[in-house]
Amino acid sequence: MIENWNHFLLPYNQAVDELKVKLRGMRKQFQNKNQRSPIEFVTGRVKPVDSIKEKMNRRHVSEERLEQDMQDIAGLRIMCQFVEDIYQVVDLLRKRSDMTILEERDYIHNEKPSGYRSYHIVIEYPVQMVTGEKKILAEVQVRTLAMNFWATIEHSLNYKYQGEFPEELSARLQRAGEAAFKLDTEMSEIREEIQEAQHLFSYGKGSDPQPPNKRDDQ
Ligand code: 0O2
Ligand code: 0O2
Repeated sequence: MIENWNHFLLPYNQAVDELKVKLRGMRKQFQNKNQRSPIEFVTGRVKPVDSIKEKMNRRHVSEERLEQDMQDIAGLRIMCQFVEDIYQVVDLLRKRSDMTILEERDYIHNEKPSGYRSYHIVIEYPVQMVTGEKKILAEVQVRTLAMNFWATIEHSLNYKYQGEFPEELSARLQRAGEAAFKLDTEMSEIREEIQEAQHLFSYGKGSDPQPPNKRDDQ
């Protein structure tokens, strides 16, 4: 019986805080080199205790198996502009020595029946506690802004319908998911044009010490 949830969740809180700093740091490092970052923004959360208990009931996960069987108690989300950025971010994560990737799930090209798209990575992450090292699992969801828009809307509708969507709404959500993916595909088609414009824009704002055509990374 977990008597003190705050105590149980302490390493998870620590992990989410550290990972947010590290992932946001990746964005800063690109910006610092005047390169476009594949990461737009990063959020993170520790699953609320009520949601953990609800998922334990739904999935028949015992307290003894909780640490191994619930992979998203610590959850990070990385938002990207383009689908290509997602795979670049995943490659960067694969190369890191401060985390171990245990599982990857590509729900971008294998979308869920709901219409959900994202790239999920389950990592093992070591947290340094005063009592010693504790390895915890965390789920990193990497998605485009359009995928995030769809998932956020669908998630809030889920609260209302408890997952039991009327058929018409479910069909509309699936169509909206396809439309969001079409938007991502169209944006990818004109990606170079957009990126050039974004670079000119950031140069205009004075964040780039050299005009784009004089940069040595081009
Ligand atoms: P809601 O309404 O339930 O979505 P800071 O680090 O100080 O800038 P802070 O307050 O720690 O910011 O929050 P952050 O990192 O911006 O993001 C918190 C939000 O991230 C949560 O919102 C979640 O919506 C979202 N989130 C991030 N990763 C995950 C994940 O893996 N799973 C889920 N379900 N949500 C995630 P709230 O506050 O819980 O509100
Ligand atoms: P939260 O905290 O409310 O986000 P399963 O739960 O069976 O789908 P599994 O193996 O636990 O699968 O992991 P999966 O599917 O890789 O990832 C689960 C998480 O992905 C969910 O967390 C959501 O954050 C997100 N997700 C998966 N499917 C959908 C979907 O259809 N719509 C939306 N909006 N999000 C989805 P939880 O557990 O729901 O918790």
